[in-house]
Amino acid sequence: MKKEHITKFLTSHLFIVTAILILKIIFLRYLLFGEADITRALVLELSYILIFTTLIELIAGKWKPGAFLLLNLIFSTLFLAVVMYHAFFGRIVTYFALFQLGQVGTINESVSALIKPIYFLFFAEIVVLIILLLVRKYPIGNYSLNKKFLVLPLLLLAVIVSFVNFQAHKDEAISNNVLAAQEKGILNYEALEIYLGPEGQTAIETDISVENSAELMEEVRSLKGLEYIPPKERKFFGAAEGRNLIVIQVESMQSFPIGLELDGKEVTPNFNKLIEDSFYFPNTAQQTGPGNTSDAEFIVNTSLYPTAFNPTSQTFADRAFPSLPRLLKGEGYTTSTFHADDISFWNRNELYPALGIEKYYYGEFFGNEDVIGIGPSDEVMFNKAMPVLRESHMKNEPFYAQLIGLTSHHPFHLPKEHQEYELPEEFEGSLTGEYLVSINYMDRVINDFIEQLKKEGIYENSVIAIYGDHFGLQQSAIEQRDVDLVTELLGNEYQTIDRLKVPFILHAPGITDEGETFEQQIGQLDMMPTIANLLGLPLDDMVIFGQDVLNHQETLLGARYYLPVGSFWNEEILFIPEKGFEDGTAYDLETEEVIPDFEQYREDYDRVLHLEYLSDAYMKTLPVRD
Ligand code: GP9
Ligand code: MN
Repeated sequence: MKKEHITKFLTSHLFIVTAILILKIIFLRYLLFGEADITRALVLELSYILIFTTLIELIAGKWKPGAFLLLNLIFSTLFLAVVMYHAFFGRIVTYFALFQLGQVGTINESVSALIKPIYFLFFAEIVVLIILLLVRKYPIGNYSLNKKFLVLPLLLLAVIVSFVNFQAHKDEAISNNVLAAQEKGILNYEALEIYLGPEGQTAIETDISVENSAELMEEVRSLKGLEYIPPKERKFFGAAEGRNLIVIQVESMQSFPIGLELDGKEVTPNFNKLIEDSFYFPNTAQQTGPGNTSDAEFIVNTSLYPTAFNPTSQTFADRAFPSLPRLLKGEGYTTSTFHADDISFWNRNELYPALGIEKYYYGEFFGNEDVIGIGPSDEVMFNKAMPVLRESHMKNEPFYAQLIGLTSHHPFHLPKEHQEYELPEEFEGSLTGEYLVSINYMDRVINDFIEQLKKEGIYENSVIAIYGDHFGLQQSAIEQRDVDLVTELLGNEYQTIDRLKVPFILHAPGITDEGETFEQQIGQLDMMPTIANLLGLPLDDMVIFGQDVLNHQETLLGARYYLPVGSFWNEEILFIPEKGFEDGTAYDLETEEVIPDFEQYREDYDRVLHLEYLSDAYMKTLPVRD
């Protein structure tokens, strides 16, 4: 080949843009996996990029410079989205989750807090190219390369290599989605996800039907090792029958700030007091999926597993769920929910009817006063909810009200005038410090709300449940300084077990007065059956995947979004698979140490996968709403 041909090729769009994109993907793999294996990146990723670049070379004609620039921009934006999503969720975004990124509008403050200057490297050369273009020093020649002997063979080769990669990894199930993308290739992984569809490898064929739900429940109990206890024999069954139910979901509240003191000052003085005459479960597993806050709302009302890879509020929004609101409505309760964000966020305008909640108060209802971060403060939310509750109380109607917090959302920027907690110097300016100040604010406003309930005469005749929706300090999204600070607070290394612990407080005057802290491992799925037991709802005709934890001590709970599919808690361990069971890790719940020999837990691993399968299958059989 003549030298001029080589020069022509090396300065062509095809070569330069392909090279730029492969460099970017190497950089991306480094950011995501800490990997610097260039050969592996070339083997796994290059062919997919080449398909795009050779196709443009073949068909773009005079639009070639613009088309290449556009391709470069699209891929660069996609790579940035992958990095940001990983920082936020600890997962590799899949194409269908990408479509949900419209949701980012509401949490844009959180997202921008995660951008690091180094990410601009994804766009650096595009800026340089534009400048060079402006000063007429554009280095890329607008040649037509030989189609027959160069571009077409390259395209063919790229398609063959991509196909081989695709086939080689098609049936390979890797639980950890980050590892899956690393081993299969990021673009290949996305192609496989498109091929498998939104349900992925868990696509379900089932003979379960709503009619045989009693059999299904029998199977669920047997998988979890639970005995059926008749209502009359259940402890606390109906102890709070007919009372109002007030459920407060606190945004991003983890367990560790509760009871915590910094320089002798309690972070949550009011929760600490409340716990003295409450049933308190500090070891409650976060089981939310990609729908975050809305998944927690879903779980507490249904005791079903949220769907694995999509927000349940999107996937099953058209159904009518057997739920706590529906049950209570049957008992003559009014049911309502309060949340100061826009109703369209997380598709709640569909989720609430799916859950059978009658009245929802959102957005405009709360006005524009005292906006903090995403919306009006939780102080405003509680104050505006009170007259609604008062009205039911005056009419002597029992009510179920769910109040969904917002103020303690990442990045925890609480305006000065609301900050009461004084941080020790070493916490100042840190995310951990700001988080604790936010939680302290929630502790205060919830206490004010409870005091108000007392004044209104509502308190005595109510059950109050308080819990956190999910973590606030996501290990992968926080800086080393914060990991160190939380580690110092915990007295042990801040790790997954701690990150996924949310508190669950059950307070019922006259019933929980003795106060008890239950150290057993429970999960968010258990909240609904436990509340239902107090209210005297037997749930015998329902399919639930949690259990009443005042009557059952056995534990088998899964999580599959923030942890790889197949992860579970039992009474002793938190298990996290990698590719599968064999290469997974078992953590002792008490010492948090790694247990080297965990073969004895294999059965629980299989069972939890089966439970999640049954939950998905059951949800599919639920009737579509009118
Ligand atoms: C938005 C709020 C926050 O309405 O619930 O959502 P999150 O980001 O925690 O899911
Ligand atoms: Mn949330």
